[in-house]
Amino acid sequence: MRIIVAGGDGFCGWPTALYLSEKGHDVTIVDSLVRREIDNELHSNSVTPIASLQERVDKWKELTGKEIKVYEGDLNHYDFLSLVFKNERPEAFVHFAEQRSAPYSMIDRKHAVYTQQNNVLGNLNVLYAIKEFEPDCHLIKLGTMGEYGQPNIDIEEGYIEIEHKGRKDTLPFPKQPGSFYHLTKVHDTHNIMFACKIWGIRATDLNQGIVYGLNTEETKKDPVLANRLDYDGVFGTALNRFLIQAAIGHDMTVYGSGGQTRAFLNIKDTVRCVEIAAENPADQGEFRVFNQFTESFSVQELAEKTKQAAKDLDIEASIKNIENPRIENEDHYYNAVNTNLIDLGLEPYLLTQDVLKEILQEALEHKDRIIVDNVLPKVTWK
Ligand code: NAD
Ligand code: USQ
Repeated sequence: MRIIVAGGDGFCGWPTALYLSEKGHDVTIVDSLVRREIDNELHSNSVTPIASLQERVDKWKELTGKEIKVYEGDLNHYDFLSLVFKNERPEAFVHFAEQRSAPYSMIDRKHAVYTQQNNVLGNLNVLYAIKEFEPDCHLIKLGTMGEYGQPNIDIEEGYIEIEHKGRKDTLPFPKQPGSFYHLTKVHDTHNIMFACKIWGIRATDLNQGIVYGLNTEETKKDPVLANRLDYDGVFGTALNRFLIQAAIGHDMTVYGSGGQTRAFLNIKDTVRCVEIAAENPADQGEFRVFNQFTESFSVQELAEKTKQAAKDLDIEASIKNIENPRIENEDHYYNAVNTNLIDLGLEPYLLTQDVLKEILQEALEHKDRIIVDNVLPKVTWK
């Protein structure tokens, strides 16, 4: 299958591009490399040293004989995007290419506006490009479990049947996102759903939970293929941050009481989920939603698990419940459905102590690269 991976230089996109290429698909990466620029803006870095995108794909070709084409450019430049569509004629367009940090979107007005423009308008351009050049192309869009927020009822996959004043309908599940970033995903969802309805586009929205880990079988083949791993207070995410904090002897930063519960999955499952979506395309005009996660945990629970894994490696890790920089509920009900991907064959890699220890050991290898000043959160929601 001819597949475009937009955002293919990023944390989820790079291992996905390699995995799909390994499986024999004809993969093309589109990326503006803006994430590397944001590292410079934030004076931050990936824990793992990452090669340039060109070096990465060259190494992949050298090792496997498989070519991954690269287009460096921005989805917001429609002429550029049109050219990519005309040249590559994608059968599937995997869309990871957005600003994905909630704290980054909450820094100030400028960063909120950038995030909403980059994400919402970039996605709208993708919808127009599909309509104009490749109407049969399956859009596989990365959404987020955070679109739903934490309602006091079970979270369904995209839709909920509601009975109101004696009448019934199946409607989009209510959205209660927690940052200007998470809001962009809700806006994208609405735009995609509308485009499916009016133009007959086929789309799958992968409402992904928080991804942990860094390596897949493919990224481990050579240091040049290493994936990025974020740890800073802006782009680092809960479990990966705790593992890296444990590796450098920093207190694990649980925000507030730590009762916040979220959905999680291993990066090894991210790549599989995208493959499953690609191999089982949505119908023409269908807007399909999959909740892409394998387990849920509270952040306190994850810190406790990390502490235990560290202990097994003779590392004394400590947990500190620091003032929560976000405005969010720390004590809530959380139960989300995730059967669609499992029904299509996903066999999850669950979070065991061995998995935690493996990631911790990987973080330990590069711990000297960590800029300690970047670890504590500095952005607040207030
Ligand atoms: P990332 O920041 O590591 O990668 C995103 C990539 O997209 C970067 O390489 C960046 O340069 C590129 N990009 C951003 N805007 C672009 C644009 N306008 N044009 C072209 N390229 C652009 O992020 P990630 O962690 O790999 O996340 C990928 C996607 O998955 C995002 O949409 C994110 O919202 C979603 N997601 C991520 C997680 C997670 O835990 N990392 C969880 C749920 C959903
Ligand atoms: N948290 C801590 N300590 C930390 C970091 C985070 O307690 O050091 C808490 C936060 O307060 C929050 C939870 O952990 O309650 C999750 O925060 P996060 O930074 O790990 O994740 P989030 O901001 O939700 O964003 C990440 C990705 C985003 C994706 C989302 C999936 O950056 O792209 O959409 O996870 S989800 O959470 O399902 O919305």
